[in-house]
Amino acid sequence: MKSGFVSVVGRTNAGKSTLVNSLIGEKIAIVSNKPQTTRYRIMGVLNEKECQIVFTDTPGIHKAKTRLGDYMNAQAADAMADTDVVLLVIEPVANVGHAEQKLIASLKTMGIPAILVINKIDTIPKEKILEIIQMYAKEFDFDAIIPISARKRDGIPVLKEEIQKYMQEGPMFFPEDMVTDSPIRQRMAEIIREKLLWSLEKEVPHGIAIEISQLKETSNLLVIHAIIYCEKASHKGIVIGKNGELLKKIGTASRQEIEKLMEKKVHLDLWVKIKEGWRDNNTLLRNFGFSEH
Ligand SMILES: Nc1nc2c(ncn2[C@@H]2O[C@H](COP(=O)(O)OP(=O)(O)OP(=O)(O)O)[C@@H](O)[C@H]2O)c(=O)[nH]1
Ligand SMILES: [Mg+2]
Repeated sequence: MKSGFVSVVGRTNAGKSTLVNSLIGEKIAIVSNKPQTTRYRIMGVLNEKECQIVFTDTPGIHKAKTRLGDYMNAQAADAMADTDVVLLVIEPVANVGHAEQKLIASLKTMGIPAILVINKIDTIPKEKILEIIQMYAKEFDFDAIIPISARKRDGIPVLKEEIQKYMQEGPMFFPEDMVTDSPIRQRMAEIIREKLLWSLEKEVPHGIAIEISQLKETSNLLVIHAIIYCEKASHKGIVIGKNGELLKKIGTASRQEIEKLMEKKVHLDLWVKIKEGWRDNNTLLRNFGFSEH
């Protein structure tokens, strides 16, 4: 039996969560076209024959403007310690950005094996891939460089095979039927936040937090009350939408996905409330679960 830990790091929006979902074969982390989608570390467990691989999806490295942003960047940095191999996920561009330079500097000091994963190769011509490989090979002696498309699942088997090389003789750390460490309430809240991320623009989605305030289960129905917190009164109106239409759309899409996850009929009630400036308020951040303790 082999096992080990793999952390998935990179700049925001590089496709880390899409990749972890592809590797696990199940959606455990939400994905969106907006930056700063993932806010905390999420563990995903992959059981292969005689091998258990434990992935950690992390918030993307970005220029933090709030305390929440600082917390998110720190989560990514911390995740790199004590892993068997790091996957540095990059966008297919031939310049090494600030986020990548920072992560490469950490890899150099930590001395952990690292695989460079060039994602989104479906968006560039093949010739460009070599250019990117050469550029990064000059920066750091990666143990492997693998081009993939997480969205199209292109290159995933090759990447899995490479990762297995870093797994060591050891126990199964988690039961076979466990795919993630995310509590069910958190998964539900994240599903709702994902729908909001896709529907909202500019600063509004970044100031959203979700609380599952009530969860009642009967034999054939799951009743969920969720509160959508936003940062400003003007944002509340945007979230609700004209005649409540946006909120209704978010509610329907979230309910359908939660029904699939829970394999049960769901009744979902959404409320919208304001928590002014919560992303810079330590107490509110702690209340929303953004703290180590
Ligand atoms: N074309 C293309 N798009 C991709 C690919 N992988 C991810 N994306 C898109 O890139 C965007 C960001 O994906 P995420 O998986 O949320 O990125 P992330 O790195 O987890 O982002 P953060 O959580 O903000 O750090 C989404 O719109 C994805 O659909 C890919 O292989 N090809
Ligand atoms: Mg993510």
